[in-house]
Amino acid sequence: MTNWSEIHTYAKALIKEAGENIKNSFSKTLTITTKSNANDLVTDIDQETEQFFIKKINEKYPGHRILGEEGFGDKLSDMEGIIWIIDPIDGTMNFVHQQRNFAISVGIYENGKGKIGLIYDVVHDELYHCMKGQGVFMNDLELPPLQETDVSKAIIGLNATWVTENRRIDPSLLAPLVRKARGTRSYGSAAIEMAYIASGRVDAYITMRLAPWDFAAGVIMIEELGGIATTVKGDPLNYLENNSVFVSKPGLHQEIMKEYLKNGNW
Ligand code: 2AM
Ligand code: CA
Ligand code: CA
Ligand code: CA
Repeated sequence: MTNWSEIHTYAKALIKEAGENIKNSFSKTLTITTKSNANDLVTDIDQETEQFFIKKINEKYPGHRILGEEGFGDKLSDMEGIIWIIDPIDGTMNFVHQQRNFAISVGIYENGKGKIGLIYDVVHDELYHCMKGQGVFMNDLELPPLQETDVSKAIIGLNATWVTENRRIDPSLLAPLVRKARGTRSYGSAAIEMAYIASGRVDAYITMRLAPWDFAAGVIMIEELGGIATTVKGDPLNYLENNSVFVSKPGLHQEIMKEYLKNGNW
């Protein structure tokens, strides 16, 4: 039998240690390179942090597989067995420019089902963590289930890109949502946006392109609290490819789907 409680404890210790290492790097000079384009940044600390997790997980759980953004883990073509899905630094642009508003994200899945989720906002020392069926916590504080709400009272996590000309969504779909909502926010880290849904600081989050390591941990927490996680089409998320992501409190998800997203020419 898998001892999930032991894995949870180990994962929490690893994410805290990784966070300490990242904080210690602030006094050093970063090596910054770009990936797919000039704004797609990666640093030596992203890479070192991923390698730290891989070494520590392989030592203790050699049978587990690891999917990490920086590519030092395994190449996955299925979700069989126990898989750690890791983003060593989510919000690298914030890490480089602001030295805050980034997080480490770790989601642990068994045969495609979410078991453990951890999101660590390093600089604010907020560790969001959950084990399926055991509730969601921010540090030692248990988070209450998500309550239904509607757009007129909601803060929506949304990057301004998606209400300007772009390749993925007609901006006229979301502009009326921006007008109707109480407010919009963009934190620049998908993991933090999702942790904020769990903690009730934000009511819904919509984005057109995320990789599995961006949402693997957050989705477990949001669903544990009664929230809903789909693509913008309302389909289930796929952990083996990029997805659009729409996560929300209950009630609000149905309203945004019906009044705004269902009109999409997908
Ligand atoms: P990253 O910092 O780990 O790269 C920024 O709005 C959010 O989008 C961050 O969570 C960021 O993760 C993610 N992101 C950045 N580039 C991306 C890309 N090309 N595809 C998917 N997600 C991306
Ligand atoms: Ca990246
Ligand atoms: Ca990311
Ligand atoms: Ca990253």
